[in-house]
Amino acid sequence: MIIRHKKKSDISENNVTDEGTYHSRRDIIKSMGVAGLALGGGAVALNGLGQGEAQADAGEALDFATTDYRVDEDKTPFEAVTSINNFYEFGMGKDDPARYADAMSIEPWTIEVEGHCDKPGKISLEDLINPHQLEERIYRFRCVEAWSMVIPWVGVPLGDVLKRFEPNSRAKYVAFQTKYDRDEMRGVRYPVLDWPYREGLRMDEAMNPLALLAVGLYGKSLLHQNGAPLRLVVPWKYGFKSIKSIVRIKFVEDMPFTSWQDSAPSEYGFYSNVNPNVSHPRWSQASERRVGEFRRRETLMFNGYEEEVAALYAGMDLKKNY
Ligand SMILES: Nc1nc2c(c(=O)[nH]1)N[C@H]1C(S)=C(S)[C@@H](COP(=O)(O)O)O[C@H]1N2
Ligand SMILES: [Mo]
Repeated sequence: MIIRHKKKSDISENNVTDEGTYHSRRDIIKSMGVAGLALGGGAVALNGLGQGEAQADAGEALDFATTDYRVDEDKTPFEAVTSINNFYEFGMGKDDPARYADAMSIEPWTIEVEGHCDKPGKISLEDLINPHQLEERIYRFRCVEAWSMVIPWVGVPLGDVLKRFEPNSRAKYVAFQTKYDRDEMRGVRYPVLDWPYREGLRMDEAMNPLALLAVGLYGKSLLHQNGAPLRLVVPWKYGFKSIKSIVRIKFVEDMPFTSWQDSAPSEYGFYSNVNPNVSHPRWSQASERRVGEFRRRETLMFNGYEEEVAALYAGMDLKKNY
């Protein structure tokens, strides 16, 4: 319904966190055995997480409806979802976002919507989201680095939001851009990517009911490290498509520039659908490590959302259009 923040004092921890998982960070990390989690290249360093501690419960409770969009698999604990992150604007370490992303100011937050649509304009986060019913969606989340999580997001269907701007027939794609602020984002002084971080979807992908504009997870507003206050979640694509901290949405005619494709076109394609049969040039995508589990799992076609999205790619060569 709305992003109406209850006062923190009104929130009992019982309402808003996944009970069993609310341990101290160190216990969680120990019990999950993720310290040695091997990613494509390096390993996830999980030391020095101390500073994230204070913000772990800083999200504010949201009113949302539950839905049938839920996978019947164990959710990844809140502690892990909020302490093992990729948000390169704050550094390349998995623990950098939890440490440093609080430097990003998020109030007020304005989104600029432009391009091939009849109702372009600047809109506040509240006006963008509040006309919609917030929903909880429990999705698999698969990073291109071959680790995965199960995350209970809170958000609104992307397509419903986009429709309000009345995209016209020239809108073939939609492009998204993350906030860019050199003072607040310590990672952008390194030319890791061509900042600001940009991503995009084909229009029909964006309109698919699975595509979510998230404002929260585990029933609470997003913490900065997860892309506060507004991020995309595209569960059938590799995680880097799920762009964080969105400030700009543009309807365009041609396939838009995307930061990862630009940095390594042979490794990160525009589509980047989760596909066990298409290897990353430097590692296989056939299996993955679910954070918190010891044995690897087989990676599912379209991350398990084949029924919902396969029709989008009918007749396309998924090896060429990776
Ligand atoms: N702006 C921005 N968005 C981003 C990234 C980033 O570095 N910057 N990393 C992406 C990658 S690689 C992943 S796996 C997910 C991680 O989301 P999470 O930290 O909330 O799990 O965010 C994606 N969105
Ligand atoms: Mo990722």
